[in-house]
Amino acid sequence: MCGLALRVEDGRVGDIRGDELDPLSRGHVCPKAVALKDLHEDPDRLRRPLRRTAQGWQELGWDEALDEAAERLHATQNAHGRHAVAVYLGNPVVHDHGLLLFSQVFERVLNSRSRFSATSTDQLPHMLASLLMFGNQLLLPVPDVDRTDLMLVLGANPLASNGSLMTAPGIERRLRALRERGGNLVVVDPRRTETARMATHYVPVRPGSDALLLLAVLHVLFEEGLTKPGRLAGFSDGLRELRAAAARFPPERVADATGVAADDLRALARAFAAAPSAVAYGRVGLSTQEFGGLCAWLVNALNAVSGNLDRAGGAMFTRPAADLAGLAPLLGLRGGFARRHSRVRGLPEFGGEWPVATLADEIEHPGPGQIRALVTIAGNPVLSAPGGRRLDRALAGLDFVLALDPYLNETSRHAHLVLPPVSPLERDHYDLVFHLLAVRDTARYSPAVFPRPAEGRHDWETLLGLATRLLRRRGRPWGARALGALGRLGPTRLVGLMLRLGPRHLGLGRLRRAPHGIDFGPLEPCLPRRLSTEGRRLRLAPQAFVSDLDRLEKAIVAARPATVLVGRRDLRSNNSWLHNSERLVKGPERCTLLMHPADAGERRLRDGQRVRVSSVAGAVEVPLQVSAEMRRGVVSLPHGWGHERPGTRLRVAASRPGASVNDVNDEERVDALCGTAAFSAQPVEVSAVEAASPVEDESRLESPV
Ligand SMILES: Nc1nc2c(c(=O)[nH]1)N[C@H]1C(S)=C(S)[C@@H](COP(=O)(O)OP(=O)(O)OC[C@H]3O[C@@H](n4cnc5c(=O)[nH]c(N)nc54)[C@H](O)[C@@H]3O)O[C@H]1N2
Ligand SMILES: Nc1nc2c(c(=O)[nH]1)N[C@H]1C(S)=C(S)[C@@H](COP(=O)(O)OP(=O)(O)OC[C@H]3O[C@@H](n4cnc5c(=O)[nH]c(N)nc54)[C@H](O)[C@@H]3O)O[C@H]1N2
Ligand SMILES: [Mo]
Repeated sequence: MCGLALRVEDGRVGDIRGDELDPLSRGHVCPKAVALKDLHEDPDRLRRPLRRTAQGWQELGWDEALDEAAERLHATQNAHGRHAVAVYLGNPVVHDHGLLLFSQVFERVLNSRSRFSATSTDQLPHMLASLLMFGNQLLLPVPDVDRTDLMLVLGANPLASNGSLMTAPGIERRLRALRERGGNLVVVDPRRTETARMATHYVPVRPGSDALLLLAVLHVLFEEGLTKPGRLAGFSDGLRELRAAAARFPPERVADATGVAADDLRALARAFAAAPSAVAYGRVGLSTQEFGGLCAWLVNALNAVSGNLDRAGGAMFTRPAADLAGLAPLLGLRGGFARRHSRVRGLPEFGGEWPVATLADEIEHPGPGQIRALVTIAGNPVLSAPGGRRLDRALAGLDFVLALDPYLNETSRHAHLVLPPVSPLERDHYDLVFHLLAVRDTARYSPAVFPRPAEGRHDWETLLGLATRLLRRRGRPWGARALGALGRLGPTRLVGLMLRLGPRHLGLGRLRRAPHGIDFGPLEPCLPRRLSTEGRRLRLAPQAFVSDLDRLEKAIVAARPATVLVGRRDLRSNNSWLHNSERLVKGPERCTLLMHPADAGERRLRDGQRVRVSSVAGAVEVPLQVSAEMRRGVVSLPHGWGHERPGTRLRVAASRPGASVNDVNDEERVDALCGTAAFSAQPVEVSAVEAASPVEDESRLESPV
């Protein structure tokens, strides 16, 4: 979403800079933008399909590869039923409009209920809250950071992540501006992060206790008569139930469990209510914990009852030129929750997907409906899903794995066929998802920098090729022909249609003539019009959340483990897959365990020494980094590392492999309400690595390389 200015010399990328004229990013870029050059030129990046053979990987032509893949999927579905083929969609799907649109088409044609994605390791609770409160899982509130007087950030580190469910390029500049206009930034995080260091107030919360903290804040608002829903009152339901819920959680009752003094909780509530405008914003640290669903609800509820939902300086909704949220019902993305429960663990579906925390169960557990084949599309679940080692082994046992991926990595090394996309610079780009989440309404279309090479295929072409072949094999030539027509239209013209149908009736031609993008200005109030609930009512206290409060109440008195693990992100990284860029990974080791000096002292551990971090799920060994940033009793490890495994082709990444935190994160730990992985507050033990460490058993993994 940052506007980029690329210089091309003799068909090569010269330099990459921020586009000063971009109305949203105004010249800002992060290090990942420059790494586009590395991605484009990376000799390890796959350019042609690969097939696993007894002699190792073999390149093959596209038609042959697509025929073979379709045949294997078709045969598996014929023999074992349609749900025997699973699909996992990874995070980059949302970064490519072609992939986003045609992955929907492919999944429709495959017609399997065994659908998984990175959603259940990420923003699922936020989508659930939007579904239950606003009636639309894609109508996600965005903090109006540029106009707010008080921003309460919980479990997010936008200085590293650039903002998430909050497209805000140059967030540091925006937060500095907030401070300069006399506003407050309050950061709630067990680690004093880069963002926390910019804050006016920092709250070192106990991991996993944010729902209690938010309820205590709501409690004070109700108790002291500080609620002022204003115009929202005219179309809201559930205020009484919300008040009753908050009544159960006075600050004095939750202070111990949250690690925040009751007086501080009261002061926070009063400051939030007193600010001319305020906004609460929670992200990954909130959504990937045992009470993620409750947290997502309570953040919205706090914004609403303080009168800060849908108004300038509060939590607002975008009105994007191509409005995915508005079109959601049409595109079959309406959502839904708990209409079915998973076969092995009984976890609820969300939006037609199962939580990825139960993928290994569904592969390993025999019986009707068992998963026999898997298609991964732009995903690396071996590193990104909890219980990664177990999943690693489970994938090795599947009949057939198809990976759409530019790399032979920890996941795609299990594939029988790998179908790579073209480079990001060889496709055009319109951001369907991140405009929807932006702090300002803008639109930008970026044409491909280089033409698609003859031997390459776009992901969408691959998916269309697979879908068409599946339909033909099923004797459905009409369907195949209809898909052919969709393919001739192509994703960019489909986006053009969405733009025309969108609230701004924008033509693709006009957008093309504005290479820096078009500015539609700051976000504007839109409720109740944009609500999709019955009668366009705002639901402040959905029953599913209220019913979950008993479970939360038990957490107040539950025994607390001595040491818990949380995650973190780094500016020069992106989940698991940018570690093959020399310029991004160079410098001091980043996959380190952060621990408070006093905790290290108690264990007689020294900075820089190797430590073993273990849980019921597994163990990793990493260097220790003693840091007063950490709350006592909390350690932090980034995810997406662990590139030492055989059979991958990531030379740079393998030279600084790190270890995968998801070998330690337990797949049994989920938010029981919605099945989202609970990465945060994983109980662990940390000890010194004594003698030579045991090597992981890789014998069960047959790798041709
Ligand atoms: N412990 C812990 N685990 C986490 C998290 C955490 O905070 N802590 N965060 C979670 C979150 S928020 C997320 S989003 C997930 C991410 O989970 P995943 O999406 O499973 O993981 P990524 O590392 O993003 O892997 C992306 C894959 O897509 C490939 N790829 C990149 N671009 C393209 C493309 O254009 N086309 C295709 N076909 N492939 C492409 C890459 O090579 C890589 O294999 O991880 C989650 N896991
Ligand atoms: N450079 C870079 N940018 C990225 C990514 C990346 O990997 N690198 N990943 C992208 C993706 S897929 C996503 S989803 C976003 C995520 O964006 P963010 O949510 O901003 O991601 P994190 O930096 O992981 O911030 C999570 C914070 O939650 C804190 N935390 C952990 N547990 C708890 C808890 O129980 N309570 C509270 N209050 N805090 C807790 C952690 O200490 C951490 O500071 O970033 C995106 N942007
Ligand atoms: Mo994510």
